[in-house]
Order: sequence, then C-alpha cells, then structure tokens
Amino acid sequence: MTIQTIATTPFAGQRPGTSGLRKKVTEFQQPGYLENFVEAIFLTLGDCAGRTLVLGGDGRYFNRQAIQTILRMAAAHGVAKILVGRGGILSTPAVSCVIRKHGAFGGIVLSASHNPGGPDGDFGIKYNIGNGGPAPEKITEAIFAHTKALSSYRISDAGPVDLDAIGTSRIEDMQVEVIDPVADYAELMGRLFDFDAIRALFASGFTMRFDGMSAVSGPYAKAIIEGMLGAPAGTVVNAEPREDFGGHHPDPNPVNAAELIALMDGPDAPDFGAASDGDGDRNMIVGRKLAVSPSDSLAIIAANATVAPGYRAGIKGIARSMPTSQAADRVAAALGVSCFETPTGWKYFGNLLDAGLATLCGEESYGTGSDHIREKDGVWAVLFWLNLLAASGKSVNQIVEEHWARFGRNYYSRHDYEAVDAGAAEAMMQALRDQLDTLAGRQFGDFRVQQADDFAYTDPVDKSVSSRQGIRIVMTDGSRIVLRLSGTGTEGATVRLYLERYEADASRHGLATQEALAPLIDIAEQVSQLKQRTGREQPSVVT
Ligand code: VG1
Ligand code: CO
Repeated sequence: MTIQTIATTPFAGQRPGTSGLRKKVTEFQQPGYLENFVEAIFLTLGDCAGRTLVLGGDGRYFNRQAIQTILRMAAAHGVAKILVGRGGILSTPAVSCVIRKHGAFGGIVLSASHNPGGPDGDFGIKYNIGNGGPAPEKITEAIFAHTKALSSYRISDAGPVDLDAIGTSRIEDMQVEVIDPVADYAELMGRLFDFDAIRALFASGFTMRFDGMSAVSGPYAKAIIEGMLGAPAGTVVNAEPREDFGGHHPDPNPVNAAELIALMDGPDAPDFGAASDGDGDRNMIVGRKLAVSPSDSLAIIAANATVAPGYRAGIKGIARSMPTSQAADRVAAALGVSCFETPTGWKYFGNLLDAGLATLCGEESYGTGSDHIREKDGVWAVLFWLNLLAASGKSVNQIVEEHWARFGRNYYSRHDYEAVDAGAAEAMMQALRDQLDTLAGRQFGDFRVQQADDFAYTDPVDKSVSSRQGIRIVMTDGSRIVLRLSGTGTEGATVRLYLERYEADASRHGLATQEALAPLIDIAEQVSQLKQRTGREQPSVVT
C-alpha cells in the first residue's frame, strides 16, 4: 500500500447547492470528478490526524464505488478512523446521529436525496460537520474555492474494503470500521418516543403502511416499526434500498408516492400511511383521504410535542424555512416561544439548534426534525405521529381538523416548473427583483400587498448574512406568494412557486387547496409572467 499523488485539473461547477454537490451520475463518473471534490473537502478540513469521520450513503447507483474511492482518499489524508455503514448504507439522519454519538469530527454523505437514481439518474455528495449537521455556507464556499485551484489529489492504492461484513480493517494507518447502519439510530428513537404505547397501538389492531420507496429508510423503518414496535410484517413496503430506487422517484409527495395515496384514498386504507425519500430525511404523513401538508405537520408536532417522552419538558422554539407556511408561527405564539424564519435548506437550522434557541424545525418540502440530531429526519417524524396517534387515540384526520379549528388553516401549495431554461428563469427572477419597490401598496382583487422583498437572513448566532434567498410577496392578510430557484436540480433550472392563504373560519376549512389558492395563483402569474417566460402552461409538479 502506498499513497499516491495524482495530477488533476479543476472541473467547473463544483459549487455545492442547497444540500451538497448534485450532478448526473455520468458527470460524477468522469475520471477525477469525484476525487477532485473529495480532495477539496480534505483540503478544507486541514490536518486529519487523530480524527474520526463517518461515511455512508443512500445506496443509489455509484454509492459503493464512491465509498471505496473516498476511503482510500481519507487514508491518504491521514484520517485516523472511519465509520462506514454496512453495505455503504447510512441514511442522512443516521449519519448525523452516528457523528454525534461517536464524537466524530464530521461525515461524508453520498446522496442526491429526492432526485432519481440509476445510471441515468443523479448522484451527490455532502459534508457534515461535528454537530452532525450540513456544513454551513462558509465551509461549502471554501470547498468550492479549493475545487477551482486543484492540481493534484492524494489517494492510497489499497484494494477495496469488504463493506458487507461488520468489523474492522485498515487502509494505510487508517482504521475502517464497518458498522450496523440502523443500531445507533434505533436506540436514539427508543429514547425519544413512547415505544410501549406504540406497541400497544399496533397490538390493538391499528394498521399502517410505510412506503420506503426502495430507498434508504426501508431498513430503518423495518427494524423499528416492524421489529421493535410489533407492526405486522408487510407494514413496510418497498423496504429494500435499490440502486435505481426500483424506478421510483424517491420523493415522498402525493405525486411520486401515488400508490400509497391510492391505497389511502381507497376502501382498504389502513389507519395511517407514511413515506420517506431517497436518503431518509423527508417524510409524508397520510390519513384516510388526507395527505397532511408538511407545514401543517410541523405545526401539529409542535402543538403536541409533549406527548413524546423526549419532548416532555416542552419546546424552546420553532424554526421554519421562509417558504414554509406560517402555521407553525401560530403554534409558537400560543406556546409563547420564538419562531425563526430561515432560508431554504437544513444547514440554516444548525446554529439555532446548537444554541438551544429552537427544538423543532421544518420545511414545506416534506422535511421535519428536532434537536435530537442536526438533519431532518423522516422516520423520526413518522414515529412522532405514531406516538401522537397512540397517546390521543384519535385518527390523523381528527388531529388535523382539530388543529385547524383551533389555530385556523393555512391553505398551502407549491408549484414546481422543472428543467426550464436557466436563462429564462434567471431573467424572470431579475424582473421580479426589479419591480419589488413598486409592489407594496398595490391592490390585486381582494389582496393588497403589504411587503415585497428578496428574502435575506442574518443568522442570530454567528451574524452571517445570506441574501437573495427568494422573492416574497406578503399580503395584508398574511397570505403569501414566494418564488425561488431550486438549488438541488441537475437539469436547467427549477422554478418553485409557493402559495399560502390563511383562513380562520372553520366553516371554510373544507375547500380544495388549489381552489382556495386560485386568486393567489393568478396574482403570481400577473407579477412574474412565469408561464410566458418559461414557455410552460402548467407546473410539472403540484404538491
Ligand atoms: C429542496 C427543498 C429544500 C430541502 C432541499 C434538500 O431544495 O426545497 O427544502 O432542504 O431540497 O432536501 P431546493 O433548493 O431544490 O428547493 V433533500 O431531502 O434533497 O436533502
Ligand atoms: Co432527502
């Protein structure tokens, strides 16, 4: 075994987006492409002597190969020890959990999350810091700067490590420990939730379907929900992580999890439905004929946090991403705790959680989590709901309707225009920015604009500023239109249009969401000319 220095030249475009570097598999397969980015991570980390790292991914195509490369590069950079999930598998929340539990210096997660996988799909890589959370912008920008100036990378010429057997081996002076990907995570869940109550719920005949979407959360859900909580075998479906996610688009929303939605809408619906995404950090909660809006789910979890043993003492605060509905704000106000509004992406929650300013966090994109780790956590959210269903004896629908009756309903929807021309999307955003100053005070039908801006965030802990985080048009009644460009897509640009309307009157809580939002959809089009500019008549996905 020797450490080699291989000459390389920079690749353009290795700037991490909302959640790491995501590109087509074919781009990652170019010689040196993965190596360059990993070298840039190690150059950013500096001296790795004595340090432990965690490594794993969502099992998608190219995962195993990338893990072998990263192991050999970690050894070449003097890492003391690396914990890698068996089979190269670790969900994003499990990486966060393992980093924290084992006091690791950081971790590398291989995933393009909700993006499709397979040879023609996407691959991704992100770095998590010692608190278990995604690297903040300061670090991702430093990594990007290194990618632009590389002339070589270092790698050991050692052979492949057996990833399928638990145990310890060595590359150069680095110890490689293959760990059970589920054990640490399952133990943490057992401390947060009332497993006895959930076991009793299943024993009483309660039925559920968890759709793993052939992605990484399957093994976690199977071990915990069927194994530890006694749900009948077959409760967790599509539980085997597959390299192409079995052709599924591993994004848990009513469009991509159509089979689960059809089941929950039909005569044989179980009591509870749930799904998670490619890397296990997202969740969708479904009742009979009701997909719970992720923004509502965050608010409901916050309002009921104390049913779970891990949150008995109450919550310190809530944080939500800017486009996420303001349903959680109402709960925070009722509880007398702060509600923080951050840019999109979990990395912005880390400081708030570390400082003890927030306990619960959420995003409209089917992401919910808490201070138990520093990533959003799909199985955690599902277990919270199970705990709530067990403790209350109510159905999902009852819980949601009672929540709306108490706090009012925030009708909410996101319209995605995927893979549109990047230049046209940028031009649309610029045109919106250019008219921001003229929007305040304008009347559109029943709505009057109170405020229009390009969202900027100052982190309350380290005072770092993130600007241009999305156009926000806020109406005097609190309704909102938000437009931003995705930072996780790999083809052209994806425009996200977010719509929100508040309705206090319970007699008007039964409207169809798109109907309730129709006037705001019209205003968004008038202001942005989205359809004309992108040449699209309809959004590609409505959630
Ligand atoms: C999307 C979501 C965002 C989420 C991010 C990563 O980002 O909108 O809320 O944090 O994906 O989720 P964007 O920039 O495409 O809107 V995941 O499950 O990919 O780690
Ligand atoms: Co994800």
